[in-house]
Formats: sequence, C-alpha cells, structure tokens
Amino acid sequence: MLRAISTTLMRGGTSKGLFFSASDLPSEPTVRDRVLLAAMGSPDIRQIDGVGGGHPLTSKVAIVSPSHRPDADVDYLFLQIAVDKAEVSDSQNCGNMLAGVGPWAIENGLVQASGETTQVRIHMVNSGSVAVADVSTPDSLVCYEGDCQISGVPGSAAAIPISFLGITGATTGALLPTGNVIDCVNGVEVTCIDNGMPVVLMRAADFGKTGREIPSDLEKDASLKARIEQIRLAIAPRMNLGDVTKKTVPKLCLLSPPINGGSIMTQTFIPHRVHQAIGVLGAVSVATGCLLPRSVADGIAQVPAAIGNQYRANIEHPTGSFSVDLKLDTTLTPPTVTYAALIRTARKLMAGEVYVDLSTGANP
Ligand code: NQM
Repeated sequence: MLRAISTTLMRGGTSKGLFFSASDLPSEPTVRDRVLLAAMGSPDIRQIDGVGGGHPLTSKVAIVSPSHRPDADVDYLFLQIAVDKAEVSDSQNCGNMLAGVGPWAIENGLVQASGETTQVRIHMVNSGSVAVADVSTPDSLVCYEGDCQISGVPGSAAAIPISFLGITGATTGALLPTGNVIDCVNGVEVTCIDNGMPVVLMRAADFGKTGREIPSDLEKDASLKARIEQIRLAIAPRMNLGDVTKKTVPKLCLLSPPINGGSIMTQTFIPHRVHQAIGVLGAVSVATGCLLPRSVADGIAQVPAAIGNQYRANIEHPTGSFSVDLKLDTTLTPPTVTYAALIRTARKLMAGEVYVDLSTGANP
C-alpha cells in the first residue's frame, strides 16, 4: 500500500533534496531509512521509481525539528541517500542543503519571521555544531528571489549568508585529525583536515593531473579512482573515522594552482563521484588548509593578505568558484580559525506529499 508523507523538494546551494519535519517520519532509524530509500527510488542508478536525481548531489534529505539547545532554533539532521546501494548515511554534514533549512523552518512555523531578514540558528545534528543563516523575509514572508549568483546554479536568487561556529574538528575531534600537517599514504603526501568536513587534501600533480580535467573525465579514470579510494580507506582510521567503506567521508580533494585568479583550484571526490563544484563545508576545510603553513596547499594556494584578522579564500572548482571568509586567531598555537562565513542561495521547488511503497522498498 502506498503511504503519503508531507515533504518539500528544495534546492539548497548546489544540491537538491527532500525536506521533512521529523514528526512526519518514523522515529526508528531503520524504518525511517527504508522510507527514505523508497522515497528517493534507491537503490537504482536512475532512481526511476522515486524523486532522487540519480546523483549523490540530488539524493539528499534534510530532517528538521525544533531544537532543545539554548543556542539553536532548529535541529537539522542531514542524510545522504546512496543512489545505487540501499545505504543511508548520517556520517557527514551538508552545507548546501543547510541553505534550505532556514527558509523551510520559517515557512513551516518553526521560526517566526521578523523584519527584512530573519536569523535562523541551526544545530547541525550530524556534527553538533551551529550555523547561523540570514533569510530574506520582507513582509514577514520568505523571499527566494534576488540577484545573488552562485557558481553551479543558473540564474540568481536571494542571498542567504551563513556563518559557522565551533566547526573545527566537528566530525573527527581535531582540525588535524591525524595529528600531522602532512602524512604520507601509499607514497602520496596528504594533509588531512576537518574544519566542518573531513577532507584529504592532495596535489593534483602527484596524480599526473593539471586541475583542468572535467569531473566526467576524472570519473572515467579507473586507475585514478582506485588509487584515491585506497588512500581514503587507508587514512580514514587515522582520522578517527574508522572503517569508511559505507561512509561518505572523508572527501578527497585534488589541489592545483588557481586557473581564474582565485586562491586554489579543486577537484573533489565525494568520494565515489566527482563534485561538479565543491561542498560548502568541504570548501571551508580547503580554505583552512590554504592558510596552514607546510600543508600540501602551501606553495600552490594564493590567498590574499588578511584584512584585519579576516581572510577571503576563493576556492575554484569545475563550475566556477566559491568564496569563504575565515577569521584566524593568531594568538593561539597553532593559529586557529574562529569563524567561517559564506553565501548560498536556496529555492523551494515543490511542496506536497511523497508516496512510498514499503512492500517493494529496499532494506538499509
Ligand atoms: O561539504 C557534497 C554538497 C556536498 C556537501 C559532498 C556539502 C558540504 O555539495 O558542506 O555541502 O561533499 O558530498 O552538497
């Protein structure tokens, strides 16, 4: 029998997925995950029997609920729904879907709109850290239209500035989870960093790449993909991530000199597909790596000098670039990033009910 569940389909940054109220989903995680796999149409490379878009960036779920934390308005749990496997993972955050959480929370009565801009404090359940999003709300209604353009999304929309607090080591417990600025894995020098997203930074040149290869060509390079996956599986336990065979972290980022006047060029494995752009918290981690002396980005990155204690890194990626603002406290040893901010946009695409058939659905 088909079951109808209230949901909203939204674009958040360069991602797309379903937004649910936690109270509309089963509370038992295995049953919930079965429902979400069925809603997305996984496992199936085309997700033809569900609303997923056949790519990890369009197979995402945000679950939102009121927060009990004094420093947050809402809780946001992100779930990555695998496309071709019956797997649902809460091992990572998603800063792109995060962009849709503020508007959704206001439109669904979890946060009261007030003034031209409404601030929504979002507890990111996956990592326990807090993000603050400024949502445009003229006339006390969410306004999605605006003139802000972000790379990887056609057209323009209302800007949603987002700042992050307490994201350093959010997933692994430390900015440098292995304890080193540089590690050597299978003969390749890497910098493992977690400023909101655990990422393994590597020089593209060490893999014979220039930074100009497009994602689909990188994905066709079977030997490159195998080398990268071996590095991921080998380094993850040393990053406090354990066995990551079924996890979507760490991400792996090939670094090369900037191509279009930015700070650095990136090509990111997420981890089994190549990102068309770059993840939000992934970009924050890369930007942080660019400021770290002796990291693998040292000598490649060109970050403009700080204004006050604030840096702006322009992270280039296959479809444009992504600006990240970072504040660095140089009085601490090692110097510590105390604040990160960036701009995203989001758009409500459709609201209604998704129909799931649990008699044929896959078990996670
Ligand atoms: O790093 C893709 C995305 C992401 C994650 C991924 C993200 C982030 O672009 O915060 O947004 O790295 O799997 O949505």
